[in-house]
Amino acid sequence: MNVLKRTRQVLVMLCIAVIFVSGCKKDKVRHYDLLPPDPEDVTATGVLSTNIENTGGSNATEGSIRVTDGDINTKFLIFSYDPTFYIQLKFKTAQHITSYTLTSANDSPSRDPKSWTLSGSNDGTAFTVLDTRTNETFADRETTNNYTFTNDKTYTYYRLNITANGGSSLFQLAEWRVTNVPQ
Ligand SMILES: [Ca+2]
Repeated sequence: MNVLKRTRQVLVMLCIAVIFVSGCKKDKVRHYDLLPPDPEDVTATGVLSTNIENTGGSNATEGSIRVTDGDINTKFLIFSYDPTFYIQLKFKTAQHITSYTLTSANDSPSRDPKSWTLSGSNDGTAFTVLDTRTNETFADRETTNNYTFTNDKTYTYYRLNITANGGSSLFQLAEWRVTNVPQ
């Protein structure tokens, strides 16, 4: 009788031990929610070009490089604006741009961009218009406006064509920056 009781006790202890050990061995499954990738200002990774340059050249005090130098106190200025004027960024890898900013320069609102299109291309020749703006204004000098648009494609070229300015024969812009949203 004692042996039977002892055996039962041992079996119960064994069962408890097995349950305990098996419970401890269970791998903890952790679930992580995937966060959407952060939008990134990729302006600096693009190669800037334009079809109308400052008379002093791209590196001049008001040359084209000033429009993507990250400094709103510097500007790109041209003396002979016409509606074919554009600035363009070419990227090594295709970018998914869905927003951009324009910053007005320090003076003369009549030289500001007023109407424009933003287009994308993968060969530098055939462009698709992604965003069109008309009669835009800047609330103040050295003021940044943000523009967002719907775009489900990636492009290696992004071209900002200024179709109208504030009426001056000159054009100027402190900064143009584009934001990539990883897909
Ligand atoms: Ca600048």
